[in-house]
Amino acid sequence: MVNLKFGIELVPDRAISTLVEYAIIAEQNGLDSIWVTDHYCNRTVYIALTMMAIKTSKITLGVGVTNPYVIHPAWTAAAVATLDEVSGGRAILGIGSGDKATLEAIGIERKKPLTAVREAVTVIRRLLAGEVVNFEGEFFKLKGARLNFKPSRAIPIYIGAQAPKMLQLAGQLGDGVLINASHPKDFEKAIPLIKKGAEAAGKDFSKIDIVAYTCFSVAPDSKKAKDAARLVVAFIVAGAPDTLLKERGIDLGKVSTIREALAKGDFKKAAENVDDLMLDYFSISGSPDECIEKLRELIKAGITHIVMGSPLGPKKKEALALIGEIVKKLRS
Ligand code: F42
Repeated sequence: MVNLKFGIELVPDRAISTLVEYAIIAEQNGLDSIWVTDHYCNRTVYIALTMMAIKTSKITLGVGVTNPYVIHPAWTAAAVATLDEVSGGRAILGIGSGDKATLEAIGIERKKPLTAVREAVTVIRRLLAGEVVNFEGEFFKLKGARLNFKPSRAIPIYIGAQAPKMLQLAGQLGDGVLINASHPKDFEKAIPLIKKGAEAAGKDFSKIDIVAYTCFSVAPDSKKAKDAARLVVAFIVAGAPDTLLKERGIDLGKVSTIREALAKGDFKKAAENVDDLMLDYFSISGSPDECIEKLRELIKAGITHIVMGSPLGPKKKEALALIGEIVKKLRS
C-alpha cells in the first residue's frame, strides 16, 4: 500500500477562507491531494486553489472537475499553468463532461460529451507542452494558438468518468481517472474499461492513477456520520440509472419518493428516504473503523488513490482530523 494516495474533495460553497483552513489541516494530516469542485454557482475554483497554494507547501491541488462547455480549453490550459506556477509545481487538472443539470441551468446543452472532452484534453495537453496549436475539431478550432509561458513540468490531466465510453476515453487520454463511486463493484466494472482504453492507445495501464472519488462521512458516532451522508446520497441515487439501482436491489419506490422530494426542494424528506442499502452502496460512511473496512475493500478492488468527498462528516474539522488518523492506519 506504499504508493497509495489519499485526498479530499472540497466544495467552494462556503467562504474561501474556510476552505483554506481545511486545506491547511489536510496537508498537516499528511494527505496527498485536494480537489476543488467546479460549478458556475459556487465560488470560483481557481481563486480557491490559488489561495490554498499560497497557504500550503506540499499538497497537490486539483480542479475536480472543470468541463469544456463553460470554459474554453485554451483558458483552462492557461489557468492550470498559472496555478502550477503559483503553487511551485503542485497543480493537477481534472476535466469531465460537466454536470448535466448544472449546465442546463445556464442554457448549455451537454452535446456529444465524449467528443467535447476528447478535443478539450487534446488541445490543453498541446498548449501545456508549449506547442503552437492548429486544431480543427467539431467543438474547438485553434489557429496558431500558443501560451506565452510554459509550465516547468507536464501537468497531469485526470478525466472524471463513470459511464463505459468515458471510462475508456479516460484510459486512452488521461494520466488519471476520477471515478465518482464508493462501492467495490463499481470499480470492478470500471477498471477493465480504463485498461481497455489504455491498451487501445498503446499506453502502460499501470501508470494511470485510478481514483475513487467517494461520498465520504466519518464521525465517532456511526449514526451521526451516516445521517450526514443521507442528503448527498439522495442526490446520487436520484441521478443514478434505474438499471443500476435495480441490479443493486434498491427499492425503486423509495427512489421515486426521493426524486419527487428533491424536485420540490424538500431535502428533509429526500434524506429520510435514503435507507442503509443506499448508504452502503453510494457512500463510505460511519465510524472510523467502519470507514477503514470499506476503504480496504476499495483498495483490494484495484484503485490507487482515494479522494474522500462530500460531506466528509457532520463536523468538517473533526472529520479532517479523523481522516488523518484513518490515512495513517491505512498506510501502516
Ligand atoms: N461535474 C461538474 O460539473 N463539476 C464537478 O466539480 C464535478 C466533479 C466530478 C468529480 C469526479 C467525477 O467523476 C465527476 C465529476 N463531475 C463534476 C461530473 C462530470 O462532469 C460528469 O457529469 C460525469 O462524470 C458523468 O459523465 P460520464 O462519465 O458518466 O459520461 C456521460 C456523459 C455519458 O453518458 N457517457 C456515455 C458513455 O458511455 O461514456 C455515453 C456518451 C456518448 O456516447 N456520447 C456520444 C458522444 O459523442 O459524446 C454521443 C451522444 C450524443 O449526444 O450524440
